[in-house]
Order: sequence, then structure tokens, then C-alpha cells
Amino acid sequence: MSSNSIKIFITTDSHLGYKEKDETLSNDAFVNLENAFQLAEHFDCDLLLHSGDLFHTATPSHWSVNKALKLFSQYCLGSKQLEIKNPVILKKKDQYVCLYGLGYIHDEKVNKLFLHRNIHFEPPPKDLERKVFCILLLHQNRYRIKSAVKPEQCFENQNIPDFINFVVWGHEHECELSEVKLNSQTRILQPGSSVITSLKLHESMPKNHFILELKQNRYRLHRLPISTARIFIYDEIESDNVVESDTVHEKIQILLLSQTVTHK
Ligand SMILES: [Mn+2]
Repeated sequence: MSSNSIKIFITTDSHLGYKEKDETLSNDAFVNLENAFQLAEHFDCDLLLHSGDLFHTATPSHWSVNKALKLFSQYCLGSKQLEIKNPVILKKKDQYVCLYGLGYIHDEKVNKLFLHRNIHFEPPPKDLERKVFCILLLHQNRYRIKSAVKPEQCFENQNIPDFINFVVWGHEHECELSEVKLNSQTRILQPGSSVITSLKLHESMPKNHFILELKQNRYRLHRLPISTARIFIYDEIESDNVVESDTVHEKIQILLLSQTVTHK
């Protein structure tokens, strides 16, 4: 990666404090966030963007807050020269980044607010138009064909302003391996959560962080598998009758054995 570029580390939905009372799982979310900090440092990233759900609950415990603060002070404070200027319009050398954020608003309500033009995104300053890359951090329901949530309960894509170049879509825990095209100007990346929080098929897919490398308003996206993520195996047993517990145990043994072989 070039040192002239601006490198943005992307991770989301860390859910710190998830299963914090569970002897086995309590540290998973913290381990994966520390993994993000370490990778961001290793790849000399200029900043880290997080698209919401840093904590698992709105009122995290003291234990979780203290643990999080410890990680933030260890990795986000220090003597490294800060080349990034201005909290909303970021600049490194010739590259400007405009940051926007929206999230945690009831989706039907937010769609109505947009419909009635009660939410307004300030476009980037005219003199920067050609130099700036606009990123929107979004934390809302996203509708996809297989989505369990109805379209009207999801954030409408048409609410995303045309001048946004890149959307980091948080809240959805399934990792999509690369960005998708919304229109000629805008791409959407759904990084997915860094920790497993539900017993669903998509949670058995690999978890990833990303680095967005920007230079002269062109970008490259690098995907970084989360090596610290816990392995989660998902399978279903279908039966019309009561399933014998021996059958289940046998199936679990076979699955575990196949994973042991795969991960040796
Ligand atoms: Mn989440």
C-alpha cells in the first residue's frame, strides 16, 4: 500500500459485552476488536471507522466500559503524528474525505422523515467537489431478497444522497465479501459483525474487517479475515418424527471431526 494514500480501517458491530457472564465467550468481542486495532496499526491506517453497535447493550456494564476504555487508550492514544485534520472533513495531503453518519432511528420513521424532507445532508463544499470522497456510516435495517424483515421496515436506498461515494452499512451482521453497486457513483459495503451473536447460518461464514485505501479519489478495498473470530459450525437436521438424541450426537461428532481436519 502506498504511503501517499489515506488508509481507512473498517469494522463494525463489535458488540462488546456480548455474553460477558459466559466463561467461554465473554472475551470474544474484545479479542476481535483488539484484532482490528492491531491490524489497523500493522497496516499503518490513518483512521478506523466503526458503523455502530460498539457495545452489545445501550447500558454496558462497568466491566465492559473499563475493558473498552483500556483498549482505546492502548491503541488510539499515543505519539504518532496526527495527519488527519477537521472532525467532519478529513484531509491527508491531497485527499479529502467527508464523513456522514446516520443510525439507530426507527426505519419507518426515518423513511418518513426523508420523504417529508426533514433530514438534509449537507453536500461537500463546492471548491472540494472533485477532490472529496464522501463516506456514509449507516446503522439501519437493510432490505435484501432473503431478508426476514419487510421492505417497509428497512432503510430505503433512495434516501442515500447521490454525492455519497461509499456507504459502510452496519447493523446487519452478515459479512458481504465485497462492496455492491447502488448506482454509478455509490457503492455499499456491509462488513458484518466481528463477533457471532446469533445461531444463524450466516454466522458460520468467515468474519472480516476491511481497509479502504484512497488515493486521488480512487479506492482499493482490502479484506482482512478476522483470525481471532471463534469458529461456529451450523447445520440443520430435518425430520418428521422425534429425532433420536444418538442421531444428533453422531451428527455433531462427524461435524466436529470434519472441522478438526479442516483447521489442522
Ligand atoms: Mn449489531
